[in-house]
Amino acid sequence: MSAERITLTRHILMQQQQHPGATGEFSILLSQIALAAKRISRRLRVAGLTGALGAKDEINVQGEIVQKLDEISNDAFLESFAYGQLVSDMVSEEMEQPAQILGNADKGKYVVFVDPLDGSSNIDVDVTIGSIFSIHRRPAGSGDTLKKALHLKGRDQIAAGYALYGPSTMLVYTAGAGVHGFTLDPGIGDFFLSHENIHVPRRGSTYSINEGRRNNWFPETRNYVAYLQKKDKDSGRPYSGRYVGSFVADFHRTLLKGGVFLYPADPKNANGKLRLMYEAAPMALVIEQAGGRASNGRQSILDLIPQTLHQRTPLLIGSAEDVDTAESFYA
Ligand code: AHM
Ligand code: MG
Repeated sequence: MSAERITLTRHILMQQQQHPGATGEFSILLSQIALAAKRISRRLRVAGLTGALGAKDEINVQGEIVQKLDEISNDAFLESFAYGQLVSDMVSEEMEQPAQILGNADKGKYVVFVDPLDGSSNIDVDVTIGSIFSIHRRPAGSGDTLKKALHLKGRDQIAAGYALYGPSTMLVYTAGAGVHGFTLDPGIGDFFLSHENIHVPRRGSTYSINEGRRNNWFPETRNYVAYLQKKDKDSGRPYSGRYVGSFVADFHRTLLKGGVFLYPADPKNANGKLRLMYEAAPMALVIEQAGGRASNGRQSILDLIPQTLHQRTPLLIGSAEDVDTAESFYA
């Protein structure tokens, strides 16, 4: 182990020093997110022993069953933002309305969008899950005016990333200057730089999609997947299939190894499944910063203008050349 390890906080401060006038507030905000991730990670480690597994008797705004850990994770973020007066509002997959952070309403400079615990179906079976976050500058206004102004374009995010709860707990973020990954040292309780300046390979050799939905696919999706499965030595086909069913886990593999992840539209789900503002857009910023691409089939995810806070979008994301090829099937 190297003697000089760089903590997440130190890394952010080093990056901030390159911006004259930076106040250091942003590094506190990232520390708040890291704190939430550490608390969630700790709860997950012993979830089977503490009665935290299983569902609550509740349905969330997406019409999905709320898992106990979904709520615990949502609270971990809310509590993290409660000090420091940095975040005015939090929009979450688990809450129909944005939550105003007590005491921060007109002071907080930032609004944060989160999927507090992504991959709900994998919680009870001990498979990798994660949290996703997206940070925007707070638009002017309050009440309903602010709520409307929260329909912010992905391109305007000032930072985004995710925590991954797998064999290690990791935090991966971008603040517009590359993508950096940190691994939690649970003995010390801090995140240390382990993956500096991540670049996604130009092209990969795996594809990731829920094949169980094949009978619902549009012909475009069927043709693209058939293409990936067809043998062709020059373009490295057939690709291997890999699908965890937790977006964060499938994305993280795609980021490090290359390839493509798809959650397309189908005749019953015109916008696919994943949510634009706290699933697709933050990962789109990460992948673009790593040299990859994210598209809804026609347009870059980062250029979409949300009509509602919880809106869904079809998603093709991964290596630049793989997403180019995928898009050519949807053109
Ligand atoms: P969640 O936010 O309720 O956990 O749902 C999102 C998850 C993603 O993590 C994953 O990519 C997708 O749903 C899997 O959906 P499916 O089971 O339809 O393949
Ligand atoms: Mg999710």
